[in-house]
Amino acid sequence: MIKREIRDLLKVYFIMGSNNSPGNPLETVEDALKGGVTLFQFREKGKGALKGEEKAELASNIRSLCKEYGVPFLVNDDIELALALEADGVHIGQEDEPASIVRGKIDGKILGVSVHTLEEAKKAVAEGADYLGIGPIYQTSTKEDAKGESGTILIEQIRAAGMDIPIVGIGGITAANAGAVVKAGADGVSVITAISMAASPLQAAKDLGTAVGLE
Ligand code: FQP
Ligand code: MG
Repeated sequence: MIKREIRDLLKVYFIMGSNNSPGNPLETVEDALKGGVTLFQFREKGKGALKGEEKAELASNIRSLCKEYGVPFLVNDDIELALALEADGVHIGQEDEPASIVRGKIDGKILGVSVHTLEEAKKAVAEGADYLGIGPIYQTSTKEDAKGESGTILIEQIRAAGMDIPIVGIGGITAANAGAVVKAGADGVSVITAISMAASPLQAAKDLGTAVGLE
C-alpha cells in the first residue's frame, strides 16, 4: 500500500479488545465505526483477555464488522490469527517477533511497528515497517508494561532526521491533546479508552476526527 493511503488510515486509529469495553465489545466497535474511525486494531491481552477459540471468534466478528464499514482490520502481536482471518495487517512491538521475519510472513499486508528511539525507528523502516507507533505520548493505564510518558519528542526527532514514514501517536491521547500530536509530526492518533470507555464511542470518534483535522 502506498504511503499516502496509510497516512490517511492512521488519522483516527482505534485499538480494542474485549476487556477495554464496559459493554458488548461488538457494539462498542460498531459505534466507533459509525463515528468514523479510519483504522482498527484487535488487541486482546491483559487481565481477563479471551484465549483460543473465544478470542478467534470475537476477532472474526470484529473483522466482519470492519469489512462492512470499509475500515481496514489489523491484529496486534498474533501473526497466525491475522493470517487466518485474512486481516489487512499486523502491529508488533520490540518484544514481539522481529519485523523482518513478520514482513516475510505477511507479504503486502500493512506492518506497524512500535519504536521508542530514533535507532529503533530506522531499523523498523529498514525491515519493512509501513508505519511507526510512537508512545506513550501521555500517561496511560491501559498497558501494564508501558514505559513512562515521553511526549512528542521522538516524533519530532524522526521528522527532523528527514524520515517520512507514516507515524501514529499512542498513549493517553484524547480529543483535547490530539492536535498537539499531529502538530509534532504524527499523521494521526491511536486510542483505546478515549473511544472504548466513552459514554458515546460514536461521538468520541467524531471528536477525535475533528481534533486531527478530518473533514
Ligand atoms: N502502537 C500501536 C499503534 N499499537 C500498539 N499495540 C502499540 C503501539 C504497542 O508490542 P507493543 O505495541 O509495544 O505492546 P502491546 O503488544 O502490548 O500492544 F501504532 F498501532 F497505535
Ligand atoms: Mg506487541
